[in-house]
Amino acid sequence: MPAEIKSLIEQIEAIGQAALSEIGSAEGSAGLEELRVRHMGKKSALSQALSGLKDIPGEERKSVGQVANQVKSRIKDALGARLADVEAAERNSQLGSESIDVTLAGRPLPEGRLHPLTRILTEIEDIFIGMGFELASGPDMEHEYQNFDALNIPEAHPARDMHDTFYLHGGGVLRTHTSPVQIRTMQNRTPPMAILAPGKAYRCENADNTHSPVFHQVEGFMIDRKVRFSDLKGVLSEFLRQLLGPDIKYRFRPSYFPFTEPSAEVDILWSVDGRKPDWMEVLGSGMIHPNVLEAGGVDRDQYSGFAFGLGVERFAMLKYGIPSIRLFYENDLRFLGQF
Ligand code: FA5
Repeated sequence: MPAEIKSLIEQIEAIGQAALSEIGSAEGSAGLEELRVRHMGKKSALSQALSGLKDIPGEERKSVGQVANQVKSRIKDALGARLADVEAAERNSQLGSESIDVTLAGRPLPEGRLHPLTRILTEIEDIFIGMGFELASGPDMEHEYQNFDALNIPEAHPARDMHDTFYLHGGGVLRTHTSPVQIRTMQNRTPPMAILAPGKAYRCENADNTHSPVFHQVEGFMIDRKVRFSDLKGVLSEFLRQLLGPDIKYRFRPSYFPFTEPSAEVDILWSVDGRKPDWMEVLGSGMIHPNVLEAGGVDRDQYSGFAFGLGVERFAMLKYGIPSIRLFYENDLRFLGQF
């Protein structure tokens, strides 16, 4: 074999040795990629050493080519093996640094809660449902007839002034109380009936600690043969006992509503924030006026009934010790978070 061919073969093998030793000590997949380009690419030392191969005669070219191919495939295998090792090591160290400690305590998520008015309303409903009442509802936008006339409050009656009414463009009112549901229900059902109708009421009046222009009432009424005032007292007393406990001090106080006769309001003795105890009015009630039974299509000679309308906010204030009705409507999370 001519000396220059021998020397070319030695050169090729030396290039291979150098490449293998670099690959063996390469760190990281990026470094290996750089070596791959350098040793296998078009400008590699090996390619350059082989650039004169085409000028070498047949048999000798074959031997040089064989050696070159062996060297190339050794470099390729070494790159592949080293890359597998390096990638495994990299994955292990990534897993080590990114591992999750499943025993760490979680970050608490803020929890949603029911609004205090929703809570008290559910309690009120549950108590009356437990006594056999059924739920009913009526619209917030009401006809003047249902809100006033059918409830024995004719147009010129001074009692209309007791309600500061929001009148709607094009007729109708925002209902000033939930009592119109009495009329709507009587018109659709036949006695006996015991109905509970929660909903919003609207009055054009200034807000203070116990008044809001929009507030919630629960209307309740029972109609049957021989319903008496003692039934009204019994049902309401039992309701107060269940909602507020046996020690609550309350009184039935004679009152006047055009749609009930006789009528009574209930006051509850309460004190909040160390104030001197005082009576708070919580509901109006009475025996349904025969004119109202008649407007609802109920035979006034056969049937009698009692009705009441209670203020939901007032009961929530009593039960949760809240000094002002305004707090229910300010949506201050420091307040709402306490329930
Ligand atoms: C009425 O609205 C009658 N419809 C109640 C009634 C029904 C009587 C059936 C007889 C038979 P009054 O205006 O008093 O009555 O209101 C009833 C209750 O609603 C009050 O006792 C009070 O608890 C609550 N309330 C009235 N106005 C407001 C207001 N502006 N803000 C908060 N609560 C109110």
